[in-house]
Amino acid sequence: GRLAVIGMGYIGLPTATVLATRGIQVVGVDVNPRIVDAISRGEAPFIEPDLQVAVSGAVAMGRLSMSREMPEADAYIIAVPTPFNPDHTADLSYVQAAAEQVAAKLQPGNIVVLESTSPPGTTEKVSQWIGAVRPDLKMPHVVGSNADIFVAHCPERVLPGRIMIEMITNNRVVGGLTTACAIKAASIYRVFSQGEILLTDAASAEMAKLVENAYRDVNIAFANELSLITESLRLDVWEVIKLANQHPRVNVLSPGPGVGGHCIPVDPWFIVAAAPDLAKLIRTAREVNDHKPHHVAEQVINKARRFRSPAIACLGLTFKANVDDIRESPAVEVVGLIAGALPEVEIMVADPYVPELPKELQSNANLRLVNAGEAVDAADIIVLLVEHDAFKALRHTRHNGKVVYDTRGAWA
Ligand code: SAJ
Repeated sequence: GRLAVIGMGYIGLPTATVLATRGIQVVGVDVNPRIVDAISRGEAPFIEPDLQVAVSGAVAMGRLSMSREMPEADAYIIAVPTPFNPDHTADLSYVQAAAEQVAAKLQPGNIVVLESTSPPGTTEKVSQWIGAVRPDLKMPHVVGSNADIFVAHCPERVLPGRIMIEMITNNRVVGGLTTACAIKAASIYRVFSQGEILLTDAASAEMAKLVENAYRDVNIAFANELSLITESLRLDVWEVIKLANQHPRVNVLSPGPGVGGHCIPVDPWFIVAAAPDLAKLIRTAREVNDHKPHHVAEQVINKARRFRSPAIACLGLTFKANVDDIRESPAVEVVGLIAGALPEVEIMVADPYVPELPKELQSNANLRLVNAGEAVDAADIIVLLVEHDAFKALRHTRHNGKVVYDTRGAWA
């Protein structure tokens, strides 16, 4: 059968590519003509280990093609973004638009799988949105096991930087609006997954995914709160965590300049929105992590005030090490806060994965993108914001009288 993947981003493209590589005829759908053109030429539009070779192979074999229009297919996987609104509720407009476009093409027996991380109840809404466009179809949210369209949720859980490996090896949760929906969806993932495929209902699958990322957020918040406490006590947080982690049942994560990426800073809010009076710890963790970039910027600004005309080097802009993704990056936020507070100070920024200053920083006239070696040589104050492998080699520079603020413990 033919399969369409809607949304050629960090999840949709690798999923489409892996399916195509296993012999499925896959059409990738995206609204962005630049992305469609790049992939059509066999080029991955973002950096992810092993993705480029897989994309060019799948396109060259004729298994993976691109379209800006919704094609006819037997199975549809929706992998579009679910950002949040200013009030922290989910913005489901991309999911709804995708569902409605899919609806126009559906034939009895087809399956629609939602992969986008979504609040509880979204898979059922997908079925409702489809039913509204196609009253002729028997949808599972109305007729249950008598439905002629299958609707399921299979949340992605791959780690950026390891997507192509984890896509194959991770266990998958597949939640159906009915048991038949879950079984049908599982058959798609069996094509390439070597992990276990766990069948459940759609809402439990939705919640399980949110719980995974909220769990990580809460644990990082614990580490970030510790870093503030140890700083006030003049203790080295890395030393304290290293010692505590010697306990067989303790595994404190690493503090950093904040929590970024498109998932962990977003998903816990969907739980908070679903149970605002109960989700106290989850909300506080979000607040602790969101506050961390402000704290880091404030520390740097205070250090800078001790110099007459300091040169500041900020190393790293991406949301984490060894990726080129700057979405929700705490490093970008820190740099913006420092640059805004010290308009007369020259600030050098270096990141081997970022070829030009991000849009949100371009209005700061005191920012300059340079290479890391140059930045470190010229700086009085070095702020390490991302522990890229390329920066670890610059560790020795802390010995020549400069102020070093290592937010990641990369040089600890
Ligand atoms: N971070 C820390 N300290 C740590 C670990 C991470 O400050 O000890 C920071 C990172 O620097 C980054 C942020 O947290 O800014 C998130 O990074 P991450 O590596 O924890 O996670 P992501 O966003 O790359 O991917 C997560 C993963 N979820 C979990 O590990 C539970 C991934 O498996 C999910 O598929 C992904 O979210 C997603 O798309 O939901």
